Amino acid sequence: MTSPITSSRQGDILILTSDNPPVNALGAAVRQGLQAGIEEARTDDSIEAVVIACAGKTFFAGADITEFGKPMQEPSLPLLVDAIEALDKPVIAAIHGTALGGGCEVALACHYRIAVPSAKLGLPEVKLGILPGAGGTQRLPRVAGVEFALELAAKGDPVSAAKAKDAGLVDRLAGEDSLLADAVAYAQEVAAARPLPRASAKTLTADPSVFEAFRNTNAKRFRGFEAPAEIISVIENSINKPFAEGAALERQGFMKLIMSVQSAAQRHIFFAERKASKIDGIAEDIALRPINRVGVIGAGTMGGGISMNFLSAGIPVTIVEMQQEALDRGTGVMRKNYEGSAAKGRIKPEQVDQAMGLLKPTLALEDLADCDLIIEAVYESMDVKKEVFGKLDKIAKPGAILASNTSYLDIDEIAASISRPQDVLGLHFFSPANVMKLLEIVRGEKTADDVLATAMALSKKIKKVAVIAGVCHGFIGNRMLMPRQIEAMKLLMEGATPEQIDRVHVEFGMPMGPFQMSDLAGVDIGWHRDPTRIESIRDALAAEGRWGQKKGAGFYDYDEKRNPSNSPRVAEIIEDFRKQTGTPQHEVTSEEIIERTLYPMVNEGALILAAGKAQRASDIDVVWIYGYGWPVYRGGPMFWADTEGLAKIVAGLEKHGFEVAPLLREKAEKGEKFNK
Ligand code: 3H9
Repeated sequence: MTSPITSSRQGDILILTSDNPPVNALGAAVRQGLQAGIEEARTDDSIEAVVIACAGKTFFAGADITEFGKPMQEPSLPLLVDAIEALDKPVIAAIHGTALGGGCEVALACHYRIAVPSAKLGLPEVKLGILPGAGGTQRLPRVAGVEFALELAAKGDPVSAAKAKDAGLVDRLAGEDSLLADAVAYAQEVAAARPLPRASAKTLTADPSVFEAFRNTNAKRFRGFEAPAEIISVIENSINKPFAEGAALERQGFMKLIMSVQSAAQRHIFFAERKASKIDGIAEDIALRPINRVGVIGAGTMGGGISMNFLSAGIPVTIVEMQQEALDRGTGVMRKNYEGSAAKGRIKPEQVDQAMGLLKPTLALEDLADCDLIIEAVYESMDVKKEVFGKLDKIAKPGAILASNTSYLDIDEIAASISRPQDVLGLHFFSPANVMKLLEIVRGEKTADDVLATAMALSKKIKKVAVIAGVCHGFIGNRMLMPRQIEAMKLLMEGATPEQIDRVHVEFGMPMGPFQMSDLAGVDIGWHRDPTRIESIRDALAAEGRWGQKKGAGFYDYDEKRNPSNSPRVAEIIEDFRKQTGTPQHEVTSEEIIERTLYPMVNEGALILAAGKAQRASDIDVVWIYGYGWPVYRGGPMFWADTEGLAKIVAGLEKHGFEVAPLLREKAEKGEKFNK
């Protein structure tokens, strides 16, 4: 097998170039090639310095994650980086694309780092539930300071080359198109420089209180995760222990985390997210329909949020409303949202006008005639949707994709009502649509392959994580939410409190529990609007105007700043219902709450899978991570069920009288998992 590392010479400079598509991951062959190159430099007296560079779109994007959990082939990455740093000739990292994880650690072991301005550097290991295990936690603080190292390694977000240069992680910026030439020139310049700047040789002093301060400031962000705490503590070693000792402790921490369920869950999600974009039965190179202008019907919260996704990606949007006032209100909210982002520094001030300049507000549906994709976000009623689609059938140009943002309704029924069902699909955005990452792409019975593939490609452009769902009530996410909400209400009737159920969910790692979620979404959603008809606790709350956060009262009471407190009135309403219905009461435990609210979700997931409404179990996990905030360190409901053991889930469901999904039972009996 040919090595992915080529060595070439420019005068007395040795250039080691890695070509290991797609991201130059540091797999065994790359490590072996680099080791051989360093050995060549060590033994060949005619070589004065070494440049390490990468072909393709990026510098090393990290260790090869697919090798984790398999026997390690020599040399290990820690050994390789030590060998690079130990060379007694200057080694220069020439960085373009992304130098991430192990890639950044290779760069840190080099004596000099030069990068193009568009490059990004980072230590994203924390997002895989692990820590930088090739000296990164010890070299980075010595090179760029403790605070910079904590930010980079414990949060995992990469920084630009300019920021890296300010911090000392990059020594010099290269021309965008002249990286190799600039790196070679740099190598010639420093060829004779001695002593070589070795990160590990530096001693570091820092105020020890920064660690505690960092832990406290980020406590909410790190809640439930094991890796950040471990990362902070190994970085702490860089100020009070010699390099070798710190590196050995880093190694121990790495080995501990790589074996953890959390890391397995986070790595599962890394690959699940990428797999989700593959559509069964559709070739990856299928020709896509061009999308140069998008139409959105409805300028309410949903329509406005949906539009912003496209505007932010530079795609013009025509937005339609029925009344001028509603149109003005909707576009006003969009502008305010952009201005808010600019004020927070998330976008540049000029981007507000850039985005809004791409928006064409109108009251005429006919103005959608030149749109390539039209998404309706009108009132959730089959009759209303059919009426809109009927009009679009006449107005839209041939080949335009017609999408509904419905959360529950039957896409096939909508499609069947017009003359071009092949152009129809569901695009289910999650609220707030400009923020939430998830997009369910609903595949109708007749949806054309190129329509689906175009929607999937577009989802990447607008930075969503998309999953293909089949037509069924609530698609993947909301369908699984229903049994959870139903059981939570039953538990209230049997003796639990909203606070107790929500607390168990939050302790599990969810951003909020079922009742906090109801209050946020609106207790009045789906309400029949007749205050005299009180058939459930929800009806009683809605009849009293307790519609949730927006009204300052729902399952909780809220102050002006929307801080919740337990509501004595809600406790009374619940108690009345318990008495009226004569529901037997018992002490509800946390275990019962988990078994009765989360196990049925897994059960529903199994039904969804068996019915082919999700392509794979990992897609369901992606839906729950990105649409509902399921804790990523638990890997999504199906992965979590695998780690709990499917036999345990089945036993729990049976204990509480649920009908077990045949696929779940079958897998439990065979000792199989949903995710292989
Ligand atoms: C580490 O370094 C540990 C060390 O500290 C210690 C070791 C001792 N390995 O994302 P894309 C695949 S941990 C294997 O769609 P993009 C990916 O699955 C690592 N495969 O491209 C996909 O495959 P497929 C720390 C990898 O342009 C294909 O490459 N590093 C790896 O949107 C394209 O990926 C990270 O966590 C990998 N490391 O984004 C960085 N990375 O085509 C992880 C990617 O079959 N990677 N693949 O679906 C990324 O963040 C993005 O891939 C990157 C490119 C930004 C680089």
